[in-house]
Amino acid sequence: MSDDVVAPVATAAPATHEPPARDITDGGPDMVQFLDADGQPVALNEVNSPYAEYVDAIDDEQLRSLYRDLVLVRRVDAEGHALQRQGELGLWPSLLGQEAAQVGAGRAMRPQDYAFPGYREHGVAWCKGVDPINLLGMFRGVNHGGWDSNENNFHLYTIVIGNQMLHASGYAMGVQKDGMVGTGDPERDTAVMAFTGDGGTAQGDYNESLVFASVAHSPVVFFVQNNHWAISEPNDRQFTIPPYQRARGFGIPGVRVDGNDVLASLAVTQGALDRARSGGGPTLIEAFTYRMGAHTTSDDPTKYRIAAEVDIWKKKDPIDRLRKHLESKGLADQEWLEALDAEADELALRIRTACQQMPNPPHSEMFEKVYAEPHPLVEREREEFLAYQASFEEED
Ligand SMILES: Cc1ncc(C[n+]2csc(CCOP(=O)(O)OP(=O)(O)O)c2C)c(N)n1
Ligand SMILES: [Mg+2]
Repeated sequence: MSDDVVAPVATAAPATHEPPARDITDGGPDMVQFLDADGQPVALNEVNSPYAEYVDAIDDEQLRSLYRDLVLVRRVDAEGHALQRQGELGLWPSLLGQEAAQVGAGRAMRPQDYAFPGYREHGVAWCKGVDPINLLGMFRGVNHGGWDSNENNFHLYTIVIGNQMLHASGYAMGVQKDGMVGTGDPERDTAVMAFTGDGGTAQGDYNESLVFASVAHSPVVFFVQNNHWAISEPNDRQFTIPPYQRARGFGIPGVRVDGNDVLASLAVTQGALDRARSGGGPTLIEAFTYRMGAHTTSDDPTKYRIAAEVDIWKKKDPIDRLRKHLESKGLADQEWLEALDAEADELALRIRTACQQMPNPPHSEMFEKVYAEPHPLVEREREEFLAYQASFEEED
């Protein structure tokens, strides 16, 4: 280094990441909650009372069927995880801990409402009527998606973080142009839901989609599952102002809901969807929840988060919470719970069997859906690849 070059000023080494001092299990006073962690009803207050009408409308049978959904969705997830461990799937992203957030949101949707998921929304898929078997194909590597998006108004999984937010805002603008908002006809008025995670809120796509939806006043509900981690990055690497508060900066209402309370998730989403369908514009919901498992089966969270954190969240388990509530109302006796377990076993067996029997696709298939119309370059690549494969067969 020559003498006239100023040496860089010594700076302290970048701080290593310290866990946040605040209690990450506390959603704060703005969080809408109807059931506490012990399954006891939360008294009406300023933040939950606007949604009380939706909870009041839930009858005992619906309460039981919400519980059934939670249990079966958890079982689908456990089976996906086990199938990956047995070598039947390449990857599985678990929703463990997020069942209530997803079942609440999914059950709030009407058939005509369209969902744009990320890759962890197995519970929403379930509520929209997608056969869980179809969720496995992509993770087994035998197809690019495995279901017809328009059959249940549930778009294909999107791996590119935040990308589906733009798809949702665009689709919602189309819904407006088709005159399917604010007609007063409950069969016709349509809303769109976009699902992403806390990490997704840091993406450009996410922020752009909120701007579009806000200025166009589109019928879209953004549902951010804040599970506190984006792989190994905690919340405080994604934002300093939580997503529900940032909504205000986009000019749309933001609501934080207890994502481990299925009644709250259902009620808040119903409110936001009603608003969207009637022409009231977008809403952002932040479901405050926790990723109990690894990011995916390729991840080892013991490398970056402390077990004590997981233990605290286990006490807020969404399924235990609703079961306690049902029991306190005399709605879940042993016989009913055992019958549900048996139903879950049957479902798991059906999933396992179907997964093992999924045929490998012909080699040509991956070229077929690149473009809607045939394309000369793709055609050429397909021919080359098939010839290459055939050369192996000849050697045999
Ligand atoms: C555009 C883009 N960048 C990076 C990745 C790699 N990636 C996959 S999942 C993930 C974290 C997402 O976290 P979050 O949005 O909180 O969702 P979660 O997985 O917690 O449900 C990242 C960075 C990706 N898939 N797409
Ligand atoms: Mg996350």
